[in-house]
Amino acid sequence: MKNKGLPESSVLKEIESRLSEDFTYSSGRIIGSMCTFPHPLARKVYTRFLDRNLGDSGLFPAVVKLEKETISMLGALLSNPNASGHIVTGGTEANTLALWTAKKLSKKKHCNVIVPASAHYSFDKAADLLGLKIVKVGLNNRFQVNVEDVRKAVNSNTIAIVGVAGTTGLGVVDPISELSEIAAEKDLYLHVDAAFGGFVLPFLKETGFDVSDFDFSLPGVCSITIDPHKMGLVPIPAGGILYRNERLRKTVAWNVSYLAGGETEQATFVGTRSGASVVAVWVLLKHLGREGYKRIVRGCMRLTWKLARGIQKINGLNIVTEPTMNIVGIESEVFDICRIAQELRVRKWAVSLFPSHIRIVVMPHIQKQHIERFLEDLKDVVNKLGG
Ligand code: 0PR
Repeated sequence: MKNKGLPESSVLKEIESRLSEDFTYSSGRIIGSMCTFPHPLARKVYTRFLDRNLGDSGLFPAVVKLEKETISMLGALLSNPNASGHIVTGGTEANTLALWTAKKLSKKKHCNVIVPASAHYSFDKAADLLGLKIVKVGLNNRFQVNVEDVRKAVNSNTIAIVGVAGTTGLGVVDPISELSEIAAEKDLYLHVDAAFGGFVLPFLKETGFDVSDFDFSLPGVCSITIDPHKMGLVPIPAGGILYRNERLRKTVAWNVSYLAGGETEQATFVGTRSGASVVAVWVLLKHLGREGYKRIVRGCMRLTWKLARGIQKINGLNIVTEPTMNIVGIESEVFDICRIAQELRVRKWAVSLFPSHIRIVVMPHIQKQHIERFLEDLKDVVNKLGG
């Protein structure tokens, strides 16, 4: 930092120019990310109420009330309007809070947590932080966790099981009802990571798709991650941790007595935290309603199938599995998938690369013409590699 500040116009000019190098959602080129351009109304209220800090909640009782209502709306979406919880920084914080809760509830000394091999890496981070051992269980031929192997993996040190409703790599839903049975039978904490799927599955179900149960309707489910900053269309940061009841949420609550707003209780990792995020989620849930989200999810799914059918028509390529939600995996028995990803990136497509597949996420910023252009480039790449 220089001693003398620069005029506003000159820093703004420089920042516009510097940031113009970044990818933009509007270009349709970000085709492997779970984030999107936030809804204009969510942006508007987010910037309007940027000063609200839920770390000192006594100062902002109105936002506290909005957070409770938001959690209740999200809870209702997940079959439990009485859920407790918080709007947090994202899926990583939500998943870590869930494991922290499970650890605090347990009286065990050496704890392990059973997670699907497909689980997001945030569980590895959380386990490292919390001193837990992660036991990874393999997948069946539909890329869901192998339930029998979960049962076998439970031992006297197990404190929790994790199921994923919308895996990071393929958007697959684990057999949560069977995990719920195991959890209930063995008295274990069951956390469901619906960071992505939470804003997709309920709307697919309401549209008439066959969606297996994954939420609080299953008695064993203790907590759920659901992220508004993914398919919820809210600005970053906005994750969600929902507990079945207030007792579970209280497990990780901390009392702070000296704050300006008076004594307060915090049950998240961070102290100072965004009240604007809460306002943005509340406003958008009210504004879009179930109908609005359903329309958005339906639009994404239509393009997802168009993409999947297009991929299947390209010689040498295939989809890993029929899409459950707006995520498509591309694989090849003929070509090296890393080479294909590399060539797509040269053509300025921001795709996501897993060990044996390319992941495309058809977020709401992706339009028909983007899918068509992408398929053309994909054909080109395959022709180049094949020839
Ligand atoms: N749970 C699941 C199932 C996830 O897919 C993710 C993130 C998380 C938890 C963690 O969420 P936070 O990133 O909010 O902490 N999934 C995305 C992924 O890894 C995150 C992401 C988003 C990555 C946008 C890239 C990107 O451009 O793919």
